[in-house]
Amino acid sequence: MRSSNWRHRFNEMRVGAIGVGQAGGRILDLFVYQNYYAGHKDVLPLTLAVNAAKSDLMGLSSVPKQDRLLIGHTMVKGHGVGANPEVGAKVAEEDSRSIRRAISERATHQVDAFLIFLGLGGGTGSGASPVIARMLKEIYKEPVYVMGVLPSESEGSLYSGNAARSLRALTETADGIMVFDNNIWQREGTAIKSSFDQMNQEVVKPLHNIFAAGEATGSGHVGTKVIDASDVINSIQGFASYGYSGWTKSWTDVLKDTGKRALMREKTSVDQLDPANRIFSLVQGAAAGRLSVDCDIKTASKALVVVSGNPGEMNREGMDRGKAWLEEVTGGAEIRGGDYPQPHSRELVCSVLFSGLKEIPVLKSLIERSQVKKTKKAKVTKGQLYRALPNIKMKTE
Ligand SMILES: Nc1nc2c(ncn2[C@@H]2O[C@H](COP(=O)(O)OP(=O)(O)OP(=O)(O)O)[C@@H](O)[C@H]2O)c(=O)[nH]1
Ligand SMILES: [Mg+2]
Repeated sequence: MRSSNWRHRFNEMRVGAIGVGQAGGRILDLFVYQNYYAGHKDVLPLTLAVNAAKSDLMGLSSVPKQDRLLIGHTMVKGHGVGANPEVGAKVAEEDSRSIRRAISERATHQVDAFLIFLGLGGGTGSGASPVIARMLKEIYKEPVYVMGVLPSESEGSLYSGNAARSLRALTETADGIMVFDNNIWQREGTAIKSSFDQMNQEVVKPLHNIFAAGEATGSGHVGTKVIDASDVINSIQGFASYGYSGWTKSWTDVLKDTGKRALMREKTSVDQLDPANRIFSLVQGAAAGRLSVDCDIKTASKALVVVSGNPGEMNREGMDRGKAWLEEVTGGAEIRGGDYPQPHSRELVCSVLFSGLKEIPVLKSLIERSQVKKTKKAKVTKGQLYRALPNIKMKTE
């Protein structure tokens, strides 16, 4: 007979995480760090940072040294590609054998899905990622997802154009594209580096909860509905946006549960809720708060809700109400959801992801403000860019 632990072990999501370019590498670095921090060992069978800039790779801290791959050494000598995606694509193609080998040498047979992180506005991430996504699709049957960061408007038309063309290329290969918009997450008055660090936390927290929170707990706890890899895979298609909310149980209540007297902390309104209402309000908070990219959730065809945390705080009624509410606010999207029990956690965290989105206003303005270069090789008109984003309502030319 299958024990619940066995089922757990069997179904948990395992991602092959690849970061391309500087932003992609930094986001991967944080993803890996979160994984160590959460004490998970098995859920990331493959991590790989790919870059044409040697200093970016050296600046990483959590991605193991052997998982950092420098490409384009003969062409650009480790100096990056200077926001030129054509060169980014070229170096990835020239070094495609070493990328392929680096991926296949890692435990790809354990991977349920690939997840590529990149900044869309520069050259390496934006040019090399579509090449890597295509390569993965040619070799492996597992889905390939992308998490792309949109440049901020202030970076100008070159970056907007790079991002629009990279998205166009990615729509041809990737199974799903999650978008994070630097414009709405950037903090005013913060130095650029710490602003990136803060934003990267917002990029990673919800995704880590979806893609990497499901390690076997080994404790025999059975969640209300344990989420498995196929729930996640069946929930992501086309363009996606995601949100997050969390609650930490006060030490007062933790001590109360263990029969000890309380150290005091002010109770928050979420503390006062019963477990069903608490889960329900977390789902609402994740979906109705700021999302990774502004979108009209009524145009989503699917949504995924993942709650992870202490099994004692999980609640089926709250989850069912959350799912019913999501179905209502999306106007009838397919809703999947479940939980990842974390027996030693004092937190409850909830991620909601909307996919198959047809209305993401910033993508239209991205194309409008793009610098469209017409070189012989990159003859791309704005009309072609609009048409290449088939899920996005087009402005008639
Ligand atoms: N959210 C976030 N965005 C970043 C970060 N680093 C860079 N960006 C943004 O990502 C985009 C691409 O920049 P890079 O990642 O530096 O570009 P690259 O892929 O390394 O390519 P080249 O530097 O041109 O070789 C730009 O719009 C940056 O503003 C980061 O750590 N976090
Ligand atoms: Mg760079």
